[in-house]
Amino acid sequence: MFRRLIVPSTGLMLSLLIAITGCGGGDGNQKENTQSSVFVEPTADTKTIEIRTTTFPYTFDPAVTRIPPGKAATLKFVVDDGLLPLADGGKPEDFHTFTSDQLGIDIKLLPKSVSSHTIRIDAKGSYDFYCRTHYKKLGMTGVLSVR
Ligand SMILES: [Cu+2]
Repeated sequence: MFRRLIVPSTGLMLSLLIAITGCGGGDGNQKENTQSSVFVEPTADTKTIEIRTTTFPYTFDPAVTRIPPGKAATLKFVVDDGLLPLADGGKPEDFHTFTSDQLGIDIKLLPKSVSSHTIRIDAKGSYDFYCRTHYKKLGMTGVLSVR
């Protein structure tokens, strides 16, 4: 089990604000992204790690993302694959998610979007994540390695 990060309420509000305003995807449905207590504000030396999605096959690239324990790390999600936005003929189910049941994270990743979310995990370990849309049939999964 990992230890949940305790964030003071003012710090949590600040991190929520940053998590919302820091999203460049223009998605108006960001509330579900910020429920977890692992979200924090970036610090001056916070590193950004890029995660790209692909289609055919459906993957996260890289599949294993490594972040240091106890330090804020910004995950930058780039969705520039075969999925199309609704306005361009895409279907409502044409989106990815970055979902970790262990960490309580569920970030919706819209087609043709770039969004950044800063997290901090104190406990070393390997945390599975997956895309809710393409997990069961298409095996779109990955691992967040904290070490
Ligand atoms: Cu997906």
